Amino acid sequence: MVKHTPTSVVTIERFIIEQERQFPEATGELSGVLYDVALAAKMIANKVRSAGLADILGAEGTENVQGEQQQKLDVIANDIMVKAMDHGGRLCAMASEEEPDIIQIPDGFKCGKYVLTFDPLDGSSNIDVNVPVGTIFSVMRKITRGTRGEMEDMLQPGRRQVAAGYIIYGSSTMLVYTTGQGAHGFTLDPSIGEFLLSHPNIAIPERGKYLSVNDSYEQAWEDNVKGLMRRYRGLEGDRAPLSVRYVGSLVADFHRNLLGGGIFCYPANTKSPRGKLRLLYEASPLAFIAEQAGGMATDGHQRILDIQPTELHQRTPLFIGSKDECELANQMLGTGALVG
Ligand code: P6P
Repeated sequence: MVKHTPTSVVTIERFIIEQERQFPEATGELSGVLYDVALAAKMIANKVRSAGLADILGAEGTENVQGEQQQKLDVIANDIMVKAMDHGGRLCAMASEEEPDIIQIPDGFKCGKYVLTFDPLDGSSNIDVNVPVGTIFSVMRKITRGTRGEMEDMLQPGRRQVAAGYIIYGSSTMLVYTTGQGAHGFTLDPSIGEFLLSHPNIAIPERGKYLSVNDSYEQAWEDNVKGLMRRYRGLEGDRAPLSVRYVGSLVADFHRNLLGGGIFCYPANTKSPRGKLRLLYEASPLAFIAEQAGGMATDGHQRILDIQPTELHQRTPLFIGSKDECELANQMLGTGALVG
């Protein structure tokens, strides 16, 4: 009689199904969106991993809506996301950081009840130097009547998200997502092409070890931001100094702080008066993850998830990570206690 040890191999598909079973009213459409994102992630990972060999490095020569040079992989990743998501029948529209307007579902394809916003390849300026990059995504319910997605469906505060996550293409490829029942990480096993559960119920340490900030902008910060960074560095106040870790790739910096504890800061500065990072594609989805892991995310004046968007590509200052450091940011930048 062969004695079988219980297997702990949980694929993302199985995990998604088990989470869906907790909601008898679930139709399976959100699960389908997550399956499709996982497929797109594998396809993008394949391109990222072979970028150096396949002459797809370097700028595409075009500019995106942000006025940034589009790297070839940016464009490829965007196309992969759109083509993987546009015919599943679960979405009524998409919005990408790389495209100026809402992406409608092609005629002839069924429209669903969700909208997807995404940054197909964040940190792409790091591609050529082999620094980890990432994909960030967010799912919300359609709130307008009719079948096609409208701008109003996109411009919802982050607290209305039903799912959010990111994929980091680093030493391994990991997908981290939440549907509001905790944050969970899956590592891609390239030998079988499956994302396997590796980090269930991620909990960010309440007090951080790391500070991620580009302090070359120090002269362009408000005085209260300068004071806050001096506190994080232990130059003022009674806090032990945080170790500075800044890769210049949001997903890589966020992921390290999520697992190890820390805070990522991209304050407003005179060059970027509303901050550099985008609300819909970067701050909101990562804020959902951070809060589900026991952390926080603020713009220094309010909870990121409470910001009411007014433009598709609007930017926001961002302080995100361990609760203790975020609370200090709110105290010093002027809001007091935060929910979340
Ligand atoms: P800076 C990459 O271009 C990005 O959008 C984020 O991934 C990263 O955190 C940030 O910009 C880096 O900006 O101004 O420090 O180079």
